[in-house]
Amino acid sequence: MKIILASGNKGKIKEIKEYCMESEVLAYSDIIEPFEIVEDGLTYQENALIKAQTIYDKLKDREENFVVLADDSGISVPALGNTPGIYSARYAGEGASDKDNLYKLIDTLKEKGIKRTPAYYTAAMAIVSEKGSFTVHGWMHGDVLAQARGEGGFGYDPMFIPEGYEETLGDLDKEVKQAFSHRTKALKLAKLVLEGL
Ligand code: ITT
Repeated sequence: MKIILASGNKGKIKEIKEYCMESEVLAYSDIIEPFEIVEDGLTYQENALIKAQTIYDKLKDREENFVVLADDSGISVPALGNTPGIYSARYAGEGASDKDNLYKLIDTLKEKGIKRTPAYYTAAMAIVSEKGSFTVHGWMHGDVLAQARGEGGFGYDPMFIPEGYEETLGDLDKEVKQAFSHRTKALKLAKLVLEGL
């Protein structure tokens, strides 16, 4: 069964493809012209379902034996009232780049005089198939720094130190993130759903 990803985020697509090596996985933009999906849900789960259902509806008349998988994710900093949370992709404004968002969070921490503070990533994944819709979640806890270190990963990774480590995901080997990230944990559950379909 083909897994079609309802995502335009290259970092996510790469991580999901690496995790699902035994399956045929492709981005929806490999099949149709990419377009903007309005993510107006109030939770990660709602947004993941909106993305997966939108792409499923677009493809159902032209594809067979497929499911659509969407990932809605973000980072939350309790010292900042759990922001940016579901607004992580738009933290520095509409159309902001990963770098803009990263430095906006670093600047916000600096303004509050915070050098290091707990934070966590959340990933909600939605699977939409002809047999129904399913959602799962995964989390990764750690700290954020008011500085960026390393070039690895994507998004907020250069400022995020996972629990039990002293380096950021920008500096650590990608295998560390792969072993227990929010996305990996959600994908483990998503795999169980896919096996049951
Ligand atoms: P799609 O909706 O097309 O999948 P997106 O980038 O808009 O792509 P989201 O709405 O889910 O995705 O926003 C996720 C935000 O959180 C985005 O700014 C990411 O950079 C960040 N993020 C999510 N997972 C991350 C991770 O594993 N490492 C670093 N940043 C992450």
